[in-house]
Amino acid sequence: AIPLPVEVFEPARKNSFGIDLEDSVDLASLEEDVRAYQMPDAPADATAEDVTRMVDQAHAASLAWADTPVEVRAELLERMADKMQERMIPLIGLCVHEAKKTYQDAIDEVREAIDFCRYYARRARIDFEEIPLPGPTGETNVMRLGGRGVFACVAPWNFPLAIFTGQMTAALVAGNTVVAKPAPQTPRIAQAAVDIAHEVGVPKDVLHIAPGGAEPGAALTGDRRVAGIAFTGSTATAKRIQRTVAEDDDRPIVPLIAETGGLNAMFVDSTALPEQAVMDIIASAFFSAGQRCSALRLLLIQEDVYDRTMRMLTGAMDTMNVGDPADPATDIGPVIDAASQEKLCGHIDHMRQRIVHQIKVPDFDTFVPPTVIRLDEIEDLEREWFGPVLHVTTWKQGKLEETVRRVNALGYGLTMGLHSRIADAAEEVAEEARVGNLYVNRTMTGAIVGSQPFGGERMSGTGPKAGGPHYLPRFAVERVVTVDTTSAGGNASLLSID
Ligand code: UN1
Repeated sequence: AIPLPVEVFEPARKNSFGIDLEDSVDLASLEEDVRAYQMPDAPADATAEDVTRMVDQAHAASLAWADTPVEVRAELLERMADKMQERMIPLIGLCVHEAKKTYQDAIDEVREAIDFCRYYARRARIDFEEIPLPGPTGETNVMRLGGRGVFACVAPWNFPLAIFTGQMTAALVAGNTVVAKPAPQTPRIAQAAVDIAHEVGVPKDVLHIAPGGAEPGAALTGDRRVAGIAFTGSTATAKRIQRTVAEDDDRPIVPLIAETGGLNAMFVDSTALPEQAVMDIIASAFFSAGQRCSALRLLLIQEDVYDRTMRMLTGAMDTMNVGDPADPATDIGPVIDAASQEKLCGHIDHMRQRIVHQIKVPDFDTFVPPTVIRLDEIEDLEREWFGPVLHVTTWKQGKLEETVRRVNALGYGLTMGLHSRIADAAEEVAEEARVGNLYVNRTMTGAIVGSQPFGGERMSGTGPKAGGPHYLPRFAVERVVTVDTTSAGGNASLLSID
Protein backbone atom coordinates (compact mmCIF):
# COMPACT_ATOMS: atom_id res chain seq x y z
CA ALA A 1 0.00 0.00 0.00
CA ILE A 2 1.10 3.59 -0.58
CA PRO A 3 2.00 5.05 2.84
CA LEU A 4 0.03 8.19 3.63
CA PRO A 5 1.25 10.86 6.01
CA VAL A 6 -1.54 12.01 8.31
CA GLU A 7 -0.08 15.34 9.30
CA VAL A 8 0.55 18.50 7.34
CA PHE A 9 4.17 18.49 6.33
CA GLU A 10 6.54 20.85 4.58
CA PRO A 11 7.34 19.55 1.10
CA ALA A 12 10.99 18.55 0.88
CA ARG A 13 12.93 21.26 -0.87
CA LYS A 14 16.27 19.61 -0.48
CA ASN A 15 17.77 17.24 -2.87
CA SER A 16 18.98 13.80 -1.99
CA PHE A 17 22.37 14.30 -3.63
CA GLY A 18 22.59 17.83 -5.05
CA ILE A 19 23.66 20.88 -3.18
CA ASP A 20 21.20 22.74 -1.04
CA LEU A 21 21.51 26.09 -2.70
CA GLU A 22 19.18 27.85 -0.27
CA ASP A 23 21.70 27.23 2.48
CA SER A 24 24.50 28.74 0.45
CA VAL A 25 22.58 31.78 -0.78
CA ASP A 26 22.25 34.89 1.32
CA LEU A 27 18.87 36.16 0.16
CA ALA A 28 19.50 39.76 1.23
CA SER A 29 22.68 40.16 -0.80
CA LEU A 30 21.22 38.03 -3.60
CA GLU A 31 18.52 40.62 -4.09
CA GLU A 32 21.10 43.39 -4.43
CA ASP A 33 23.24 41.32 -6.78
CA VAL A 34 20.28 40.36 -8.93
CA ARG A 35 18.90 43.88 -9.18
CA ALA A 36 22.35 45.16 -10.16
CA TYR A 37 22.89 42.35 -12.65
CA GLN A 38 23.30 43.52 -16.24
CA MET A 39 22.31 40.99 -18.84
CA PRO A 40 24.82 40.45 -21.64
CA ASP A 41 23.66 41.04 -25.21
CA ALA A 42 21.69 38.16 -26.66
CA PRO A 43 23.62 35.95 -29.08
CA ALA A 44 22.62 36.48 -32.71
CA ASP A 45 20.03 34.12 -34.20
CA ALA A 46 21.48 31.30 -36.24
CA THR A 47 20.49 31.13 -39.91
CA ALA A 48 19.80 27.87 -41.74
CA GLU A 49 23.34 28.09 -43.22
CA ASP A 50 24.84 28.54 -39.74
CA VAL A 51 23.03 25.40 -38.61
CA THR A 52 24.31 23.41 -41.57
CA ARG A 53 27.84 24.51 -40.72
CA MET A 54 27.36 23.47 -37.10
CA VAL A 55 26.06 20.06 -38.14
CA ASP A 56 29.04 19.70 -40.53
CA GLN A 57 31.44 20.22 -37.64
CA ALA A 58 29.48 18.15 -35.14
CA HIS A 59 29.26 15.34 -37.68
CA ALA A 60 33.00 15.44 -38.34
CA ALA A 61 33.71 15.35 -34.59
CA SER A 62 31.29 12.56 -33.77
CA LEU A 63 33.52 9.50 -34.20
CA ALA A 64 36.32 10.86 -32.02
CA TRP A 65 33.86 12.00 -29.36
CA ALA A 66 32.10 8.62 -29.31
CA ASP A 67 35.51 7.02 -28.74
CA THR A 68 36.34 9.21 -25.71
CA PRO A 69 36.16 7.12 -22.55
CA VAL A 70 32.88 7.60 -20.74
CA GLU A 71 34.84 8.55 -17.63
CA VAL A 72 36.26 11.58 -19.42
CA ARG A 73 32.80 12.67 -20.53
CA ALA A 74 31.34 12.12 -17.06
CA GLU A 75 34.08 14.22 -15.47
CA LEU A 76 33.31 17.07 -17.86
CA LEU A 77 29.71 17.05 -16.61
CA GLU A 78 30.92 17.19 -13.04
CA ARG A 79 33.13 20.13 -13.88
CA MET A 80 30.14 21.85 -15.46
CA ALA A 81 28.21 21.33 -12.23
CA ASP A 82 31.02 22.89 -10.19
CA LYS A 83 31.27 25.84 -12.55
CA MET A 84 27.52 26.42 -12.43
CA GLN A 85 27.67 26.46 -8.69
CA GLU A 86 30.45 29.03 -8.85
CA ARG A 87 28.37 31.14 -11.28
CA MET A 88 25.18 30.74 -9.31
CA ILE A 89 24.53 34.45 -8.81
CA PRO A 90 24.78 35.51 -12.48
CA LEU A 91 22.79 32.43 -13.49
CA ILE A 92 20.05 33.32 -11.01
CA GLY A 93 20.22 36.91 -12.32
CA LEU A 94 19.70 35.67 -15.86
CA CYS A 95 16.75 33.47 -14.82
CA VAL A 96 15.10 36.43 -13.06
CA HIS A 97 15.74 38.96 -15.83
CA GLU A 98 15.53 36.96 -19.03
CA ALA A 99 12.98 34.31 -18.00
CA LYS A 100 11.07 36.48 -15.47
CA LYS A 101 11.48 33.85 -12.75
CA THR A 102 10.92 34.50 -9.07
CA TYR A 103 13.93 34.01 -6.78
CA GLN A 104 12.68 30.68 -5.56
CA ASP A 105 12.10 29.44 -9.08
CA ALA A 106 15.46 30.80 -10.23
CA ILE A 107 17.28 29.08 -7.37
CA ASP A 108 15.43 25.83 -8.08
CA GLU A 109 16.29 26.19 -11.74
CA VAL A 110 20.04 26.48 -11.16
CA ARG A 111 19.94 23.65 -8.65
CA GLU A 112 18.11 21.39 -11.11
CA ALA A 113 20.65 22.12 -13.85
CA ILE A 114 23.47 21.19 -11.46
CA ASP A 115 21.59 18.06 -10.43
CA PHE A 116 21.17 16.97 -14.05
CA CYS A 117 24.95 17.29 -14.62
CA ARG A 118 25.80 15.27 -11.54
CA TYR A 119 23.06 12.70 -12.02
CA TYR A 120 23.90 11.96 -15.66
CA ALA A 121 27.60 11.77 -14.84
CA ARG A 122 26.80 9.18 -12.21
CA ARG A 123 24.39 7.24 -14.44
CA ALA A 124 26.77 7.25 -17.40
CA ARG A 125 29.40 5.37 -15.41
CA ILE A 126 26.82 2.67 -14.70
CA ASP A 127 24.99 2.58 -18.03
CA PHE A 128 28.07 2.61 -20.22
CA GLU A 129 29.82 -0.31 -18.51
CA GLU A 130 30.22 -3.19 -20.91
CA ILE A 131 27.60 -5.82 -20.07
CA PRO A 132 28.70 -9.47 -20.34
CA LEU A 133 25.79 -11.59 -21.57
CA PRO A 134 25.22 -15.31 -21.09
CA GLY A 135 25.56 -17.61 -24.09
CA PRO A 136 26.23 -21.17 -25.16
CA THR A 137 29.60 -22.70 -24.27
CA GLY A 138 32.26 -21.67 -26.71
CA GLU A 139 30.83 -18.24 -27.33
CA THR A 140 31.31 -14.87 -25.63
CA ASN A 141 28.76 -12.08 -25.81
CA VAL A 142 29.10 -8.51 -24.67
CA MET A 143 26.84 -5.51 -25.05
CA ARG A 144 28.12 -1.96 -25.26
CA LEU A 145 26.38 1.37 -25.53
CA GLY A 146 27.70 3.96 -27.94
CA GLY A 147 26.91 7.43 -29.24
CA ARG A 148 24.45 7.77 -32.13
CA GLY A 149 26.22 10.66 -33.82
CA VAL A 150 24.87 14.21 -33.96
CA PHE A 151 22.05 14.91 -31.53
CA ALA A 152 19.67 17.86 -31.88
CA CYS A 153 18.45 19.21 -28.53
CA VAL A 154 15.49 21.58 -28.69
CA ALA A 155 14.62 23.20 -25.37
CA PRO A 156 11.74 25.34 -24.02
CA TRP A 157 11.83 28.76 -22.34
CA ASN A 158 10.09 27.67 -19.13
CA PHE A 159 13.14 25.76 -17.83
CA PRO A 160 15.72 27.59 -19.93
CA LEU A 161 18.71 26.41 -17.90
CA ALA A 162 17.58 23.12 -16.34
CA ILE A 163 15.95 21.42 -19.33
CA PHE A 164 18.45 22.91 -21.79
CA THR A 165 21.33 21.60 -19.67
CA GLY A 166 19.61 18.26 -19.01
CA GLN A 167 19.12 17.45 -22.69
CA MET A 168 22.57 18.65 -23.70
CA THR A 169 24.49 16.84 -20.96
CA ALA A 170 22.57 13.59 -21.50
CA ALA A 171 23.35 13.65 -25.21
CA LEU A 172 27.01 14.55 -24.64
CA VAL A 173 27.75 12.02 -21.93
CA ALA A 174 26.11 9.31 -24.05
CA GLY A 175 28.78 9.97 -26.68
CA ASN A 176 26.91 12.24 -29.08
CA THR A 177 27.98 15.56 -30.45
CA VAL A 178 25.29 18.19 -30.01
CA VAL A 179 23.64 21.10 -31.72
CA ALA A 180 21.36 22.68 -29.11
CA LYS A 181 18.58 25.11 -29.97
CA PRO A 182 17.21 27.13 -27.04
CA ALA A 183 13.82 28.81 -27.15
CA PRO A 184 13.88 32.24 -28.83
CA GLN A 185 12.81 33.86 -25.54
CA THR A 186 15.84 32.65 -23.55
CA PRO A 187 19.02 32.58 -25.67
CA ARG A 188 21.28 34.22 -23.06
CA ILE A 189 20.70 31.59 -20.39
CA ALA A 190 21.43 28.85 -22.91
CA GLN A 191 24.54 30.65 -24.10
CA ALA A 192 25.75 30.83 -20.47
CA ALA A 193 25.34 27.04 -20.12
CA VAL A 194 27.18 26.35 -23.39
CA ASP A 195 29.97 28.77 -22.41
CA ILE A 196 30.42 26.85 -19.17
CA ALA A 197 30.60 23.54 -21.04
CA HIS A 198 33.26 24.93 -23.39
CA GLU A 199 35.21 26.50 -20.53
CA VAL A 200 35.49 23.22 -18.64
CA GLY A 201 36.74 21.42 -21.74
CA VAL A 202 33.88 20.22 -23.94
CA PRO A 203 35.40 20.77 -27.40
CA LYS A 204 33.81 23.53 -29.48
CA ASP A 205 33.20 21.26 -32.45
CA VAL A 206 31.42 18.79 -30.16
CA LEU A 207 28.87 21.24 -28.75
CA HIS A 208 27.15 24.01 -30.72
CA ILE A 209 24.35 26.43 -29.91
CA ALA A 210 21.87 27.59 -32.54
CA PRO A 211 19.74 30.38 -31.06
CA GLY A 212 16.58 31.50 -32.80
CA GLY A 213 13.14 30.31 -33.77
CA ALA A 214 11.61 28.42 -36.68
CA GLU A 215 14.48 28.89 -39.16
CA PRO A 216 17.29 27.22 -37.20
CA GLY A 217 14.73 24.78 -35.76
CA ALA A 218 13.64 23.52 -39.16
CA ALA A 219 17.20 23.45 -40.51
CA LEU A 220 18.34 21.40 -37.53
CA THR A 221 15.59 18.79 -37.31
CA GLY A 222 15.50 18.56 -41.11
CA ASP A 223 19.22 17.81 -41.44
CA ARG A 224 19.75 14.23 -42.59
CA ARG A 225 22.86 13.84 -40.48
CA VAL A 226 21.03 14.48 -37.23
CA ALA A 227 20.75 11.01 -35.71
CA GLY A 228 18.61 11.72 -32.65
CA ILE A 229 16.36 14.50 -31.38
CA ALA A 230 15.51 15.51 -27.82
CA PHE A 231 12.61 17.91 -27.67
CA THR A 232 10.63 19.57 -24.87
CA GLY A 233 7.74 21.80 -25.87
CA SER A 234 4.26 21.54 -27.33
CA THR A 235 2.65 18.33 -28.54
CA ALA A 236 1.98 20.01 -31.90
CA THR A 237 5.67 20.82 -32.44
CA ALA A 238 6.71 17.29 -31.45
CA LYS A 239 4.40 15.93 -34.14
CA ARG A 240 5.76 18.40 -36.68
CA ILE A 241 9.27 17.15 -35.93
CA GLN A 242 8.15 13.54 -36.37
CA ARG A 243 6.65 14.42 -39.75
CA THR A 244 9.82 16.21 -40.87
CA VAL A 245 11.94 13.22 -39.96
CA ALA A 246 9.56 10.68 -41.53
CA GLU A 247 9.08 12.56 -44.82
CA ASP A 248 12.71 12.25 -45.90
CA ASP A 249 12.93 8.78 -47.44
CA ASP A 250 16.70 8.87 -47.58
CA ARG A 251 17.08 9.54 -43.91
CA PRO A 252 17.80 6.90 -41.28
CA ILE A 253 15.04 6.23 -38.75
CA VAL A 254 15.62 8.81 -36.07
CA PRO A 255 14.50 8.44 -32.46
CA LEU A 256 12.61 11.34 -30.93
CA ILE A 257 12.69 11.84 -27.17
CA ALA A 258 9.76 14.18 -26.60
CA GLU A 259 8.38 15.72 -23.47
CA THR A 260 5.23 17.69 -24.26
CA GLY A 261 2.05 19.11 -22.75
CA GLY A 262 -0.47 17.94 -20.21
CA LEU A 263 -4.04 18.38 -18.99
CA ASN A 264 -3.05 17.65 -15.44
CA ALA A 265 -5.77 16.96 -12.89
CA MET A 266 -5.78 16.91 -9.11
CA PHE A 267 -8.43 15.05 -7.11
CA VAL A 268 -9.45 16.32 -3.69
CA ASP A 269 -11.73 14.05 -1.68
CA SER A 270 -13.68 14.69 1.50
CA THR A 271 -10.95 13.24 3.72
CA ALA A 272 -8.18 15.53 2.40
CA LEU A 273 -6.51 17.84 4.90
CA PRO A 274 -7.97 21.13 3.67
CA GLU A 275 -5.09 23.49 4.49
CA GLN A 276 -2.54 21.23 2.92
CA ALA A 277 -4.69 20.62 -0.17
CA VAL A 278 -5.22 24.36 -0.67
CA MET A 279 -1.53 25.14 -0.23
CA ASP A 280 -0.63 22.49 -2.80
CA ILE A 281 -3.33 23.62 -5.24
CA ILE A 282 -1.98 27.16 -5.14
CA ALA A 283 1.61 26.08 -5.65
CA SER A 284 0.72 23.59 -8.41
CA ALA A 285 -1.63 25.86 -10.38
CA PHE A 286 -0.25 29.36 -9.89
CA PHE A 287 3.41 29.36 -8.88
CA SER A 288 5.81 29.85 -11.79
CA ALA A 289 2.74 31.67 -13.22
CA GLY A 290 1.44 28.21 -14.15
CA GLN A 291 4.18 27.88 -16.76
CA ARG A 292 5.22 24.32 -16.07
CA CYS A 293 4.06 21.44 -18.16
CA SER A 294 3.54 19.63 -14.85
CA ALA A 295 1.22 22.38 -13.52
CA LEU A 296 -2.30 21.71 -12.28
CA ARG A 297 -4.90 22.61 -14.93
CA LEU A 298 -8.01 20.77 -13.77
CA LEU A 299 -9.02 20.67 -10.12
CA LEU A 300 -11.54 17.96 -9.31
CA ILE A 301 -13.18 18.42 -5.93
CA GLN A 302 -15.51 15.86 -4.38
CA GLU A 303 -18.95 17.47 -4.46
CA ASP A 304 -19.49 17.36 -0.68
CA VAL A 305 -16.44 19.53 0.06
CA TYR A 306 -16.60 21.82 -2.98
CA ASP A 307 -17.94 24.90 -1.17
CA ARG A 308 -15.56 24.61 1.75
CA THR A 309 -12.52 23.96 -0.44
CA MET A 310 -13.34 26.82 -2.79
CA ARG A 311 -13.86 29.21 0.10
CA MET A 312 -10.44 28.35 1.48
CA LEU A 313 -8.81 28.39 -1.94
CA THR A 314 -10.12 31.81 -2.92
CA GLY A 315 -9.18 33.18 0.51
CA ALA A 316 -5.64 31.83 0.10
CA MET A 317 -5.44 33.23 -3.43
CA ASP A 318 -6.12 36.70 -2.04
CA THR A 319 -2.92 36.46 0.00
CA MET A 320 -0.72 35.65 -3.01
CA ASN A 321 1.83 38.27 -3.99
CA VAL A 322 1.75 38.91 -7.71
CA GLY A 323 4.42 41.33 -8.87
CA ASP A 324 7.99 42.03 -9.90
CA PRO A 325 10.03 38.82 -9.90
CA ALA A 326 13.09 40.79 -8.75
CA ASP A 327 11.28 41.44 -5.45
CA PRO A 328 11.91 38.51 -3.08
CA ALA A 329 8.39 38.85 -1.62
CA THR A 330 6.83 37.98 -4.98
CA ASP A 331 5.15 34.59 -5.27
CA ILE A 332 4.03 34.94 -8.87
CA GLY A 333 5.59 36.99 -11.65
CA PRO A 334 4.45 37.85 -15.18
CA VAL A 335 4.15 35.29 -17.96
CA ILE A 336 6.99 35.00 -20.45
CA ASP A 337 5.87 37.42 -23.19
CA ALA A 338 3.08 39.45 -24.71
CA ALA A 339 2.04 36.69 -27.12
CA SER A 340 1.49 34.29 -24.24
CA GLN A 341 -0.31 36.97 -22.23
CA GLU A 342 -2.65 37.66 -25.11
CA LYS A 343 -3.56 34.01 -25.61
CA LEU A 344 -4.25 33.46 -21.91
CA CYS A 345 -6.22 36.67 -21.48
CA GLY A 346 -8.24 35.76 -24.59
CA HIS A 347 -9.19 32.46 -23.00
CA ILE A 348 -10.08 34.12 -19.69
CA ASP A 349 -12.20 36.66 -21.51
CA HIS A 350 -13.94 33.94 -23.48
CA MET A 351 -14.79 32.18 -20.20
CA ARG A 352 -15.71 35.35 -18.26
CA GLN A 353 -19.23 34.08 -17.38
CA ARG A 354 -17.60 31.15 -15.63
CA ILE A 355 -14.95 32.91 -13.56
CA VAL A 356 -15.19 31.93 -9.91
CA HIS A 357 -12.26 33.98 -8.65
CA GLN A 358 -9.56 36.23 -10.01
CA ILE A 359 -6.61 38.15 -8.55
CA LYS A 360 -5.75 41.70 -9.60
CA VAL A 361 -2.34 42.15 -11.17
CA PRO A 362 -0.07 45.13 -11.91
CA ASP A 363 -0.79 46.75 -15.28
CA PHE A 364 2.82 46.90 -16.47
CA ASP A 365 4.74 43.99 -18.00
CA THR A 366 3.04 40.77 -19.12
CA PHE A 367 0.96 39.77 -16.11
CA VAL A 368 -1.99 37.42 -16.39
CA PRO A 369 -4.43 37.46 -13.49
CA PRO A 370 -4.49 34.14 -11.62
CA THR A 371 -8.00 32.92 -12.37
CA VAL A 372 -10.27 30.04 -11.40
CA ILE A 373 -12.82 28.98 -14.01
CA ARG A 374 -15.74 26.68 -13.28
CA LEU A 375 -16.44 23.93 -15.82
CA ASP A 376 -19.57 21.75 -16.01
CA GLU A 377 -17.71 18.76 -17.34
CA ILE A 378 -14.14 17.51 -17.42
CA GLU A 379 -14.44 17.25 -21.19
CA ASP A 380 -15.00 21.02 -21.44
CA LEU A 381 -11.24 21.47 -21.00
CA GLU A 382 -10.08 21.01 -24.55
CA ARG A 383 -6.50 22.16 -24.53
CA GLU A 384 -3.58 23.14 -22.34
CA TRP A 385 -3.54 26.80 -21.29
CA PHE A 386 0.05 27.48 -20.30
CA GLY A 387 -0.40 29.99 -17.50
CA PRO A 388 -2.03 30.76 -14.13
CA VAL A 389 -5.53 29.63 -15.14
CA LEU A 390 -7.14 26.87 -13.10
CA HIS A 391 -10.27 25.03 -14.21
CA VAL A 392 -12.41 23.39 -11.57
CA THR A 393 -15.27 20.93 -11.48
CA THR A 394 -16.71 18.33 -9.11
CA TRP A 395 -17.08 14.57 -8.87
CA LYS A 396 -19.42 12.43 -6.82
CA GLN A 397 -18.47 10.07 -4.03
CA GLY A 398 -18.05 6.53 -5.36
CA LYS A 399 -17.07 7.82 -8.80
CA LEU A 400 -13.34 8.26 -8.27
CA GLU A 401 -12.27 5.47 -10.60
CA GLU A 402 -14.68 6.51 -13.34
CA THR A 403 -13.52 10.12 -13.06
CA VAL A 404 -9.86 9.12 -13.39
CA ARG A 405 -10.80 7.27 -16.58
CA ARG A 406 -12.49 10.36 -17.94
CA VAL A 407 -9.34 12.36 -17.27
CA ASN A 408 -7.29 9.66 -19.01
CA ALA A 409 -9.62 9.93 -21.98
CA LEU A 410 -8.57 13.54 -22.53
CA GLY A 411 -5.53 11.96 -24.16
CA TYR A 412 -2.68 13.46 -22.15
CA GLY A 413 -0.70 11.61 -19.52
CA LEU A 414 1.79 13.81 -17.70
CA THR A 415 1.03 14.48 -14.03
CA MET A 416 -1.89 13.79 -11.70
CA GLY A 417 -2.48 14.66 -8.06
CA LEU A 418 -4.59 13.29 -5.26
CA HIS A 419 -5.35 14.67 -1.84
CA SER A 420 -6.89 12.00 0.37
CA ARG A 421 -6.26 10.17 3.60
CA ILE A 422 -7.73 6.92 2.32
CA ALA A 423 -5.02 4.49 1.34
CA ASP A 424 -7.38 2.60 -1.00
CA ALA A 425 -8.11 5.81 -2.90
CA ALA A 426 -4.40 6.28 -3.53
CA GLU A 427 -4.10 2.69 -4.76
CA GLU A 428 -7.16 3.08 -6.94
CA VAL A 429 -5.88 6.23 -8.60
CA ALA A 430 -2.37 4.79 -8.98
CA GLU A 431 -3.88 1.77 -10.75
CA GLU A 432 -6.21 3.67 -13.05
CA ALA A 433 -4.18 6.78 -13.90
CA ARG A 434 -2.37 6.75 -17.22
CA VAL A 435 0.15 9.43 -16.29
CA GLY A 436 3.90 9.57 -15.94
CA ASN A 437 3.97 11.19 -12.50
CA LEU A 438 1.32 10.77 -9.81
CA TYR A 439 1.65 12.89 -6.69
CA VAL A 440 -0.29 11.99 -3.55
CA ASN A 441 -0.77 14.63 -0.84
CA ARG A 442 1.80 17.08 -2.21
CA THR A 443 2.30 19.55 -5.02
CA MET A 444 2.22 18.25 -8.58
CA THR A 445 5.26 20.21 -9.69
CA GLY A 446 8.93 20.33 -8.79
CA ALA A 447 10.04 16.82 -9.71
CA ILE A 448 13.48 16.22 -8.23
CA VAL A 449 16.21 14.77 -10.42
CA GLY A 450 16.93 11.19 -9.40
CA SER A 451 13.97 10.97 -7.01
CA GLN A 452 11.05 11.72 -9.30
CA PRO A 453 12.15 10.97 -12.85
CA PHE A 454 9.88 13.18 -14.94
CA GLY A 455 7.94 12.67 -18.15
CA GLY A 456 4.61 11.59 -19.58
CA GLU A 457 2.96 9.18 -21.94
CA ARG A 458 0.54 9.34 -24.90
CA MET A 459 -0.03 13.01 -25.96
CA SER A 460 2.40 14.07 -23.22
CA GLY A 461 5.52 12.48 -24.62
CA THR A 462 7.55 9.47 -25.61
CA GLY A 463 9.60 8.90 -22.48
CA PRO A 464 12.15 8.01 -21.19
CA LYS A 465 11.90 10.09 -18.05
CA ALA A 466 14.35 12.94 -17.56
CA GLY A 467 16.40 12.57 -14.40
CA GLY A 468 15.68 8.84 -14.31
CA PRO A 469 17.71 5.66 -14.72
CA HIS A 470 16.49 4.87 -18.26
CA TYR A 471 17.16 8.27 -19.82
CA LEU A 472 20.72 7.95 -21.06
CA PRO A 473 20.40 4.62 -22.90
CA ARG A 474 17.82 6.19 -25.23
CA PHE A 475 20.47 8.66 -26.36
CA ALA A 476 22.74 5.75 -27.28
CA VAL A 477 22.84 2.75 -29.57
CA GLU A 478 23.29 -0.77 -28.20
CA ARG A 479 25.82 -2.99 -29.89
CA VAL A 480 26.36 -6.66 -29.17
CA VAL A 481 29.64 -8.37 -30.07
CA THR A 482 29.57 -12.16 -30.25
CA VAL A 483 32.75 -14.21 -30.65
CA ASP A 484 32.68 -17.95 -31.35
CA THR A 485 35.72 -19.16 -29.47
CA THR A 486 35.49 -22.70 -30.90
CA SER A 487 35.92 -21.64 -34.53
CA ALA A 488 39.07 -20.06 -35.99
CA GLY A 489 40.77 -23.47 -36.03
CA GLY A 490 39.37 -24.51 -32.69
CA ASN A 491 41.45 -22.01 -30.75
CA ALA A 492 40.00 -21.15 -27.38
CA SER A 493 40.57 -17.45 -27.95
CA LEU A 494 41.44 -15.05 -30.72
CA LEU A 495 45.07 -14.31 -31.41
CA SER A 496 46.49 -10.91 -30.67
CA ILE A 497 48.40 -9.59 -33.63
CA ASP A 498 50.65 -6.63 -32.98
C1 UN1 B 1 8.23 21.35 -17.98
O1 UN1 B 1 7.52 22.13 -17.38
O2 UN1 B 1 8.51 21.54 -19.19
O3 UN1 B 1 8.25 18.83 -12.10
C2 UN1 B 1 8.79 20.11 -17.40
C3 UN1 B 1 8.33 19.95 -12.59
C4 UN1 B 1 9.35 20.20 -13.65
C5 UN1 B 1 8.64 20.12 -14.95
C6 UN1 B 1 9.51 20.29 -16.12
N1 UN1 B 1 10.45 19.29 -13.55
O4 UN1 B 1 7.55 20.84 -12.33
